[in-house]
Amino acid sequence: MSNPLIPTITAFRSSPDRGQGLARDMRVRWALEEVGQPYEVRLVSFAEMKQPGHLALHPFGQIPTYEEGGLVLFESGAIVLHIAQHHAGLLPDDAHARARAITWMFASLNTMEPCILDLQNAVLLERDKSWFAQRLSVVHDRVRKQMGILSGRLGHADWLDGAFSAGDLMMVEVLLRLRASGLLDEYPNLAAYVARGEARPAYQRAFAAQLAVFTANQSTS
Ligand code: GTB
Repeated sequence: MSNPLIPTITAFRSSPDRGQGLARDMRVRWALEEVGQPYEVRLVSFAEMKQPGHLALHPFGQIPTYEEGGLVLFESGAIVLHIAQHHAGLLPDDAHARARAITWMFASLNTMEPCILDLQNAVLLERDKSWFAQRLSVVHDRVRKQMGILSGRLGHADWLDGAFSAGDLMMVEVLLRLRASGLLDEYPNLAAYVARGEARPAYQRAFAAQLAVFTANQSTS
C-alpha cells in the first residue's frame, strides 16, 4: 500500500535504454531529487501501459505518470512544472525570472525536443531506407540550427537565465538525448552545460535510482 503523502511515479520495468537514463521518468526523478521530495516508483511493462488501469492515469499509455494524493498527472513537462511550483529550488521567486524559467521549459520541449526526436526516430526507424543519408543530413541540419542558436544564447554562462532552474533541468534532459549522435560535441559550451547538469548531486541520485531498476531487472531475468 503506497503512502498517499509520497508521490508515486511510473517508469519502465525494463527500459529499452538499458539504464542510460534516457527515458522520461529520469527528468521527473531529477526534479524530485532537486527539491528533496522522496518518491515511490511503480514499474510497468509495455503491456501493462496499455491496460485500463494505466490508461486511467495516462490516456496515451506511456510513462511517466505522477500520483500525489488525489492528483494524477501525465506529460513529463507538466509533472516537472507541478513539482517546481510546489517546492522551493527549481523556480526563482521573482515573478519575471520565474516566467522566463518556465519559458525555457517550453523551449526545451517545443523548440528543441521535436527536431531531436526526429533525429532519433530517423536513426531508429529509417536506417535501412535508400534515402536515409539524405534524410539524415536534413535532420542533422535542423538540429544544428537550433543548437547553434541555443549555444549563442548560453554563451559562457553556466545556466540559461541566472541560477539553475527547471528550465535548465528540462533543457539538459533534452540535449542529453543527442549525445550518441555526436552533435552535442560540436557545441562545446552546450556539451559543458549538459555535463554541469549531470554533475549535480540530484541528477546523480536520480540516475543511480533508474540504473538500479535496470540492474535488478538483469539479475532476475
Ligand atoms: N510527451 C510525453 C512526456 O513528455 O511525458 C512522452 C512520453 C513518452 O514518450 N514516454 C515513452 C513511453 O512510455 C517513454 S520515454 N513509451 C512507450 C510507449 O509509447 O508505448 C521515451 C523513450 C523511450 C526509450 C528511450 N530509449 O530507449 O533510449 C528513450 C526515451
